[in-house]
Amino acid sequence: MGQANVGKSAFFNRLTGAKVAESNYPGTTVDFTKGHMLFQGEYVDLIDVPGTFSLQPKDKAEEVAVKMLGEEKEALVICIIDASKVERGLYLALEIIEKGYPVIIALNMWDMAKSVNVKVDTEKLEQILGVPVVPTVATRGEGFKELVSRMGQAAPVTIEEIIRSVGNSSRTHH
Ligand SMILES: Nc1nc2c(ncn2[C@@H]2O[C@H](COP(=O)(O)OP(=O)(O)OP(=O)(O)O)[C@@H](O)[C@H]2O)c(=O)[nH]1
Ligand SMILES: [Mg+2]
Repeated sequence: MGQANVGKSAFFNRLTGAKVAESNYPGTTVDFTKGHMLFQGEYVDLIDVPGTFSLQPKDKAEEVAVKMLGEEKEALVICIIDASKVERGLYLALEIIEKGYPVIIALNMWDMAKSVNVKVDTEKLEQILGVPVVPTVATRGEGFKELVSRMGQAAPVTIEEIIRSVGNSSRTHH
């Protein structure tokens, strides 16, 4: 799951070996595609969905993504966020966490973020959210080994726990 143009289809292609369309136009994916990926020695379904800003869909494509999430109660969610605009992607990630899904966050476009001098403290973000946070460059496969090996650490977290760790981290870092 993630906003438009963050690299979801690039992830899907790399993880499944499929070839769905990737392009630099938000709204490239308007329907879902199912594929398979190897996870912990087993083939599991991986679903590529359209981009959505939130879980309150604003158009047909967003509706497809939100409906798919609702139907896949057992899903582990890879939340993809543009590393150069983390604050824009966190809203959706928190909404998905709040629904009780185990989430792993990929800070994709790490190369672009670097080139515009945006630095993200992934460890701190991980501490606060309590979910794995992995920097990636989907077009080059960077971070994918770590991503796949840490998917098993994605576990449900409550918003109360996150609020508590925000409090702790602001007390310890001045
Ligand atoms: N520089 C860079 N480009 C990337 C990265 N990941 C994906 N891209 C490119 O970003 C564009 C968008 O990628 P897509 O995979 O189509 O994004 P999407 O999230 O599926 O987009 P929608 O289907 O429109 O929601 C493509 O041109 C990709 O090649 C990355 O880590 N770094
Ligand atoms: Mg896509």
